[in-house]
Amino acid sequence: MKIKDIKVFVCSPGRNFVTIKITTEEGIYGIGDATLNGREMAVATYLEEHIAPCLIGKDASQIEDIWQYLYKGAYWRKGPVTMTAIGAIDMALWDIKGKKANMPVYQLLGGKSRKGVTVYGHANGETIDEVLNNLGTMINQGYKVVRLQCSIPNLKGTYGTLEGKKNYYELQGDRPLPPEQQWSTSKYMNFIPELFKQARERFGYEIGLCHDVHSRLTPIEASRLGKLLEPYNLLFMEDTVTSENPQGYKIVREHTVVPLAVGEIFSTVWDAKVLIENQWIDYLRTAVSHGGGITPLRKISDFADMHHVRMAPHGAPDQSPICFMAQMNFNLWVPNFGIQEFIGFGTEKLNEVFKYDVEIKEGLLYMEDKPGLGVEFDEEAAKKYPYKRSYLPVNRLEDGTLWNW
Ligand code: GCO
Ligand code: MG
Repeated sequence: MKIKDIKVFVCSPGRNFVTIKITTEEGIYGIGDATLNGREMAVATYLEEHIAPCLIGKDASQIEDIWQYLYKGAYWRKGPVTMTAIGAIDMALWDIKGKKANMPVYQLLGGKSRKGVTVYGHANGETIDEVLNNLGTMINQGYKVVRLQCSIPNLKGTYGTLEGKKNYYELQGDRPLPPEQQWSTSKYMNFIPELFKQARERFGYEIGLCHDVHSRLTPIEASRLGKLLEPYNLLFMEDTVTSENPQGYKIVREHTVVPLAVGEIFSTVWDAKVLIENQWIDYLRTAVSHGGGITPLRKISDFADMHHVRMAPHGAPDQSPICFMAQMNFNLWVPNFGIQEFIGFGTEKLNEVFKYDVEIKEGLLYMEDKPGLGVEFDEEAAKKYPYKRSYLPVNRLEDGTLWNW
C-alpha cells in the first residue's frame, strides 16, 4: 500500500480549515485535519514542504513507523505546528487502514467500550438570563452536560461571548487582524458565581455544568474561584491557569475539590506528564489533531488511565469534522472516556464541504458505522471558499497590559 500522493487543501467555509488527502497506489485514500486556528498556513507549508516529499513511496499501512519517522526523525520535536501536521498524517493513515479493512477505526483500536459518546454543548450569552434561556433549550434537547459562559458586565468582550453578536464561534472566521478584548479578574470573580447559583436555582442539580476560564487566573485566584463554585457541583472547571508551569495546578488542586480539566493546547504527552502523574487534573482535553494523531493519543490516554484521569477531547469549531470524527472513533473505544465537547451540527457551508453522519439522542452522540473515520471532504465544494487570514482575539487588562487569552 504505497503512498502515491499527498495533497493539502486550505479552505474557508465560514472559517479556515486545513485538510490533507493521502492517496495510495491502489487508489484507497485517507483524509486528515491539519487546522491550527490563526496559524493555518504554517501547518500547510510544513506539510507540503517538509513532510509530503518524505512520505511518497512509503507503506501507508505502517502507521507507527511513519509517526516515529516524523516525530523522532525530524530532530525538531514537539510544538503545535509540527504536531498538528503529524496529527493530520496519522488521522489519514488510520482512515486508509479502516477503509482497507472495511471497518470503522474504533474497531481497529479495540472495539466499542460504550454505546454512544456523552457530549457537552455550549450555552453562551450577554446576560445571565440569556445564558440560562439557552441552557433551558439545551436541556429540552436532551443535553446532559452544558458549558456556561457569560459576558462580564462592564467589560468589552469576554471569552465565549462577543458583544452584541449572538454566534461567537462562527465569527471567528473573519478577523483580518486580532480583535482586542478586555479582562478584569475582580469583575469576573464578583460576577461568575452568580451565573452558576442561578443556573442551579432554576434547573436543579441533575444537569451537568462546566465552565472554561481560558487560563486567565493565577493559581491562588483559581483556588478561590473553585471554592466559590464548589456549592454548584461542576463537572469541571477548564483551563483555570496557564499550564507551562504545571505546578500551578498543584496549588489549585490543594485548595478546591472542583474537578479540573486542561490540555486543549497540549501537543505531546510531555505537556501533560507532570499533571497526570501527580493526579492534579481530572480530565485531559488533548485533541487528536493538535496532539499528533490517534497513535500518540492512545498512549497518553493509557497513561492517564493509570492516574484516574479521563479523556475529554477539545471539540471546538476550529477543528474540522475530520478531527471530530477521528475523536468519535477514539471516544467510542477509549476505556477512560470522560466527555466530548460538541458545538453542534455546523453551518450550511461547512456541511457542504465535509460530509459526516452523527446523531444526538438523550445527550449521547452516535455515528454511522462506515469504513475508516466516517467522514468525507468535497474538494470541489472547498474551492468555492478560499482561505482568508483570520486571527484569534488578544486580551488586555483594563490598564492595557496584555493578558492571557
Ligand atoms: C474550547 C476552547 C476554544 C478555543 C479555540 C482556540 O474550550 O472549546 O477554549 O474555544 O479557544 O478552539 O482556537
Ligand atoms: Mg477551552
